[in-house]
Amino acid sequence: MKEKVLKLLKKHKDEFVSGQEISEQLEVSRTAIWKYINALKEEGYEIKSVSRKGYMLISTPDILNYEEVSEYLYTHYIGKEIFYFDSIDSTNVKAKELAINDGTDGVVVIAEEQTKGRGRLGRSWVSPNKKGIWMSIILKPQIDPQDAVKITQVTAAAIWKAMKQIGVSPQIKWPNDIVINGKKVCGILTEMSGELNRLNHLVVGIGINANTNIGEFPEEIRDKATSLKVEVGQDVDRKKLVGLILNNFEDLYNKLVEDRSIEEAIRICKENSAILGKDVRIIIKGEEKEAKAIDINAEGELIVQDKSGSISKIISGEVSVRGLYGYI
Ligand code: BT5
Repeated sequence: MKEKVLKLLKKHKDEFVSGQEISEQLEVSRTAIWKYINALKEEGYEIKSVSRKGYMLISTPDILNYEEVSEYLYTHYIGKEIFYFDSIDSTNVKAKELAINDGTDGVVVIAEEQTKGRGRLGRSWVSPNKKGIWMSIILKPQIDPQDAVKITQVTAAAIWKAMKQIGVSPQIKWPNDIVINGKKVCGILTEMSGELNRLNHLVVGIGINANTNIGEFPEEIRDKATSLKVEVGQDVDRKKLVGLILNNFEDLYNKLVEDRSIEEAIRICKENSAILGKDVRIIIKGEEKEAKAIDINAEGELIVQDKSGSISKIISGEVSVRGLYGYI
């Protein structure tokens, strides 16, 4: 009911809605409305109440629950249900739990803060309260398990498009990073549950440093991490960005599951690659080799050429790519 009160106030933004009208439309008592209004105020909604005029919504808080994000959502199923947490260990862990139970295709988990945010290969992900976007999407596509890695490229392309739409021009660092001016602004963690030839579900975790100040990054990542705020010089609208990412994601993901095509996603990843044409270090299970990154093929694999001229394919997964002298 509280959500319905909020919806009504939002519909009449910048004007008063009388208690009488709310009470008639939603069939609740005036006392109940007053309670819902107070609960909303506690969540950070600024609501003006004037006797005989009613209530007016002045401003909404910077939170990423369904009520706030849905204003920007044009999807059919991605993000139509959002599990929202103030604080959680990891949205990927929660999403995997939900996926095993009844979490359906497109359910999204978002938290304002992660206390044990996860990167790949057991690494950790710094996720301070309300500074970024920490979210995971549950997917149950009818695709082969070996195609699951393509989802990371689809996600990277969707994030790239969303960032462009808010006026930022990032680069994609295969396989799972988005960078700006050579520093990491976003990481993607795709986790799969399945057997050899059957995929049960996928969880795509997205971590974006939105409004983090440089000083808020721990010392050990300060020289290689950045945020959208640092790059554009002002706070970015997290709600809008979540909406844009999910809209773009659904579009590109549908192309994968319905048409078996990731052509557009790969084109975006190639055209905006941070590493193509560069000499890189490829690190697989502790072993390092130097090569030139020359292409990303239609399967989303990185094609590299070593000094002897021989060409090989690198499959994302347990691989890290670094520049010869630093992060890129
Ligand atoms: C990643 O791993 O880049 C995947 C990050 C995915 C995070 C999201 S947040 C929502 C969802 N829930 C989770 O628990 N995780 C996902 P990887 O390529 O392994 O990079 C990890 C490395 O990036 C760390 O070892 C640090 O060096 C660095 N790092 C950690 N936190 C960072 C941050 N906030 N910004 C930039 N770099 C960071």
